[in-house]
Amino acid sequence: MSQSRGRPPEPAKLLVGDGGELHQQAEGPETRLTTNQGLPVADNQNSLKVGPRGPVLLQDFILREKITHFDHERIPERVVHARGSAAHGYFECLESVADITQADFLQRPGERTPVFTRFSTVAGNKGSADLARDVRGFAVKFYTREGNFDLVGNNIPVFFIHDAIKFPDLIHAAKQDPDREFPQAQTAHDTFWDYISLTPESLHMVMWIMSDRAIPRSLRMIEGFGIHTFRLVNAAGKSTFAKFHWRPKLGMQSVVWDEALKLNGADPDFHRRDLWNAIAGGDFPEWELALQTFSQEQADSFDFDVLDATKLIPEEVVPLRVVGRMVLDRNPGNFFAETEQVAFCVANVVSGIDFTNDPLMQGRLFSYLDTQLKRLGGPNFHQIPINQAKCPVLNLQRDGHMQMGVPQGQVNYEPSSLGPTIARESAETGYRTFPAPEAGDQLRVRPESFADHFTQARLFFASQTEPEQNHIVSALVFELSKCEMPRVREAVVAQLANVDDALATRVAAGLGLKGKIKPAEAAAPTRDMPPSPMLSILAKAKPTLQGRKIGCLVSDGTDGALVAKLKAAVEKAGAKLEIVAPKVGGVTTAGGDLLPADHRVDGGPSVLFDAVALLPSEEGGAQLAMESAAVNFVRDAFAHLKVIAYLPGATPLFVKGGLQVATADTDPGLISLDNGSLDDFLAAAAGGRIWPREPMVRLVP
Ligand code: HDE
Repeated sequence: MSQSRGRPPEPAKLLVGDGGELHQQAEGPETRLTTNQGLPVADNQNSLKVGPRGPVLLQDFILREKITHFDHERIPERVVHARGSAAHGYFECLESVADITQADFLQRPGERTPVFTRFSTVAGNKGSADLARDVRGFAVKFYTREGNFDLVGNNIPVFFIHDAIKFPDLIHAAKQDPDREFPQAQTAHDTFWDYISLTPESLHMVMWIMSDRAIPRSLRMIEGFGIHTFRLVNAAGKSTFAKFHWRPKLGMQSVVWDEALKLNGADPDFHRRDLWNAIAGGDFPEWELALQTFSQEQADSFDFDVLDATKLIPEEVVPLRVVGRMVLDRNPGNFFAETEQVAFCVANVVSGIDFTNDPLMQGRLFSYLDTQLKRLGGPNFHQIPINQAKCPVLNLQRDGHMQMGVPQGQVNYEPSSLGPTIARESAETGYRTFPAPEAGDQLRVRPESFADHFTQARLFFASQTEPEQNHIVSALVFELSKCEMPRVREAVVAQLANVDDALATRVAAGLGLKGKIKPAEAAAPTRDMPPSPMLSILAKAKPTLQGRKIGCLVSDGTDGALVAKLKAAVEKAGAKLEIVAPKVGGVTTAGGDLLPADHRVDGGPSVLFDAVALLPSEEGGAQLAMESAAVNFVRDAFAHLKVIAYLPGATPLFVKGGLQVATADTDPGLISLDNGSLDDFLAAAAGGRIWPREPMVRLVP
């Protein structure tokens, strides 16, 4: 019997990390597989045994080293935001902001600062699906010349709670139930809504997470917000308040809820894959960074408190000032080393950026460092390559778990007269906290100015277009219908009654709640504000196909020239065309050419695309109508309000899908390529979904 059975033909290459440095791979023996001690390994497939069939020896130090390393490969996942994807890129300053901040990376137009940006969901575990209804984390690490600045934000500009002391309860309620460990990655369960019903300050954020903001089409199409009011300080020591906003160049876009449910099955990595593929294909996502800045006097004039993270400042009140752009142009080389080990920390600021007394922010200043100590195992996590500042780091901190450097010399204290070159503090250029005057009694109280929980929730609902309002109602009905306890449903509806009567009535109707709705007790009356169209996705959507994807269903006998023309036109519009066929090997076109496929029809449902073209031949269409995946492709595209281009060969699919009533005459999203042109199709597809179709496919309370 051969003792080397199963050995791969080529020896595996091993690159051993050493403080971020990779050992050079040279010709010859350096390709040898070794242990972590550098010992060349003779057999990487068989453990050391007594005879070919005998027991394995404890002596096998190679086996033990390999297995031990494997056993320790995981670090604790983040307690929130566990599921994430990230990319490298740069921030480019577009306008000097020296008038309001001395932050070095915001001084010189055209100057670029490297960044690493991680997007995430909040509630789900590391392996959960991407299209959960959830907030998206939007965390950016700026490696500036004056130290790292971490802007750790979300895609929603407000938060659930006022005070950090409530965060563990909020998260416990949102994540899986502790006894059964389900449901994961969703808020549609009793504990979450029970908590919400008892926490009226969360109602504003609840409006946002029940909106389509919580089910984005792509991470490249989300906004980002620093949420809290920050304090900017210029070189003269003058303070200005600021809120940070990221605006996606591709515009904002979301999926519809039924699509999200199906995407989670069809491709649980939908967002992750989309981000990766876009960057790998040179289609670099981009955002504008804008600031809302305001003075203490303006802050005092608002009818809400700028320290209250459940409130936003409408853009109509304080407009955005664009100061830079961020481009993500490089995927991580190693998910664990970078995306998993990156340690964001709200306390990582640079000179010119300071905190305010927002009690949520103050709690975060403690939490992030604490969590990194646990997750990354000790105080030297800043030495992990992804966390390292890209400017000199010099101090007298020494030792500790996993110290990767070899700090030299006798002097590890300051002041010292012994070391000629030790690090010294610098009074002129060092970080200085803004000398905000503080006084008062030590109290555990909530300020009166935080008492109005509903006015901005009403503002948000009132600022949505009709389909968006319908989606909020439907989402609330969906989530509350998953709650098993009637008390919970009723208590949430009682809170909604404080937001908007009509909203509460519609949700109650959707839940089949009988009886009159009695609003929950409110700490302050709800006021009306002028609607803010900037809070709507649809009101500010821009017609574009940039970054979008078109799915093209084909069969043997498909018109290959038409597909080629469509592909060229789609690519010219900045989108991608993917071919869906009965077999992944592709189809033979009418002209006898092979048209390769990107997906087999059951693995390429129409939820993966923004618009679809149905181009089977007559015979191919009849055959595809016998395959429910193909019929569902068409039915779902219709139900998800997509623009559909078709040829007569697709008729059997419409018929089988029960869609024969919808004709091109009654539905502007159905484009016959017999009568219309590819241009008509692409123009319609750039407009997004066909909202007038929605009442035909979804009942809304
Ligand atoms: Fe976080 N949050 N958070 N958070 N948060 C974490 O830090 C915390 C809050 C946000 O991609 C943790 O490294 C507290 C608001 C993002 O790695 C932890 C409070 C906002 C990320 C933590 C909040 C965020 C985190 C878990 C209430 C939007 C992911 C792992 C005071 C402005 C960063 C980690 C990444 C991660 C604590 C509230 C955003 C435990 C105590 C508000 C984007 O430290």
